[in-house]
Amino acid sequence: FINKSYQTTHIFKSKLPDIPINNTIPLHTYSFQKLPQVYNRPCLITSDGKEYTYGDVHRASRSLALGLFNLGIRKGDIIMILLPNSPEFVFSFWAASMLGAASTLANPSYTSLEITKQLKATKAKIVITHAMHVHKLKQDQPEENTFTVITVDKPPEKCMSFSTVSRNEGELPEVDINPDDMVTLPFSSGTTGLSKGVVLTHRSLVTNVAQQVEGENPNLHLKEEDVVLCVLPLFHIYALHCVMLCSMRVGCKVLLMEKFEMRAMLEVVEKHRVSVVMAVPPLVVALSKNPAVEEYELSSIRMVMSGGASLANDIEEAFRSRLPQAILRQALGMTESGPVISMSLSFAKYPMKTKSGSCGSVIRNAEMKIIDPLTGSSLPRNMSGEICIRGPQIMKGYLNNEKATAEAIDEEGWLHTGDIGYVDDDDELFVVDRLKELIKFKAFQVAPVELEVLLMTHPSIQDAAVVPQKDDVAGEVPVAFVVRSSNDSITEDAVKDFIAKQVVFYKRLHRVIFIDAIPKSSIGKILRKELKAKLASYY
Ligand code: 4UU
Repeated sequence: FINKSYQTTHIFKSKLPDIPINNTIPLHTYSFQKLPQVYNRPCLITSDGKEYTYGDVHRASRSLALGLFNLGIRKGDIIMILLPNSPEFVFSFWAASMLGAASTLANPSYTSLEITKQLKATKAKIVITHAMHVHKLKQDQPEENTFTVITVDKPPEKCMSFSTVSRNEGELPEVDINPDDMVTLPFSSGTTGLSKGVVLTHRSLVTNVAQQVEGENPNLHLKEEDVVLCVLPLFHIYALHCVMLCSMRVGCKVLLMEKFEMRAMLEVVEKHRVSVVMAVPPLVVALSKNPAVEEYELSSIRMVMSGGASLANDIEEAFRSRLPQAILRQALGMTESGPVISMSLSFAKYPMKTKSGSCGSVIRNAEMKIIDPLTGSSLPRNMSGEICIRGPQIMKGYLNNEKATAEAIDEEGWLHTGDIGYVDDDDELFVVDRLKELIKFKAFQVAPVELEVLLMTHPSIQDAAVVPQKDDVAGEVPVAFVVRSSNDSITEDAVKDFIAKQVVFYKRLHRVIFIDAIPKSSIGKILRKELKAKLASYY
């Protein structure tokens, strides 16, 4: 028994002072607050050169909102955005927000199985997508969940066209939005189990954007004249928040790329004089090492942020010799935390000197503590433990899942991240390990349990466990330990194929290892640590 009241709690705060944040207004009101000033400024530009001003984006979003209203979308409803980075993604997000509805975000490369699970969990009433993805939208039990499909290109049978739905005249009805209403619902497996809907409210996102870009000395100093590269997918919280929401609050220009291709990216960076790159580690590696970089004039880049997964320590030097004018630093984010946890103070308006390898300092208007994962007691500086974060920016909870919510956020309001790290003498956070099950392929989430459940549906498989294996390119890749059913001789390739058919490319198994039994604790929990150690011994 530990009497917590006698223990000191070591709480870490930002080195920058807290700022006043008006987080009781709806997200769209907040994001378009400076509309009169930025009305004619470019907001979005596509890689093929189509430009939309802030005025255009606002108008298109309102028209779509009215169209969705006419289709019956009301406050509290959910729409699914199943699109790559595109102006229509942005309009759809704002349209939902303006109606007091919420958008759930999914990867358009998902398989039918993956999309169906999310549709069922969210009961989305509208899906906005491309015609080529419509065949994946199956309704196995039509009475359970009916949705209307809108395509941004020529609509197939029974679908509606985005431009027709958006062709509207009239006033949007007033909607009474509470700051604690959900505005978006990305999916994340969090620290354990299957993917769950993460309820992010107007309050969470307004707060978290303000924590980055507001005040006398914004921690993430974006300027109106910045051109921000959006090559990371908007369906993931990193780009949604850090690129789209932060840029739009400031009034910058966002360059939308549908997909990552090195030369195409370098070309648009050069052409549009991109100044800010929000990146994931593999992209930072490519910028630092890919010879193609030498062929382009990239002197406009002033800032490169790395986040989503850990960045190898040896990259910085290579990066600096390539792009000496640019600052490369990191931020730590997590879907459930709204998402930014810590941000490098080198990105501030009055930058501070920071150490390489750190994930920055805890954001303003928030508190961080590091706890001993075994006892839960709070640890002082320079001691590694689980990173916990508290503040008005964290998620409200998981959709329809009180149990998982209670496991993630304790009674005192601390979100337990499942990441292991420490805060040093200069208030810098270093992430050293991951306590949670999550596998990160590049920065994409792979939930081991999701693959284990699929594996167990195969008659030749008696038991299975999935763990990460270190990988030079992707950071981590999923590998499976499998116990065959008795007398069965299923092969590694057959197991891999079985999974590959059902999941998006980054969840594919890179290796299957057959063993006699999966090591488990007395209550039947997979001993993942043991399996990871076993795996390491095979190298
Ligand atoms: C080591 O990856 C994200 C969000 C990233 C993000 C968001 C806004 C980065 C910067 C930003 O400004 O979310 P999820 O939910 O997909 O994954 C969260 C997990 C973290 O808990 C951690 O394990 O991804 C890992 N992670 C990192 N690990 C995220 N960033 C880092 C990092 N170093 N810099």
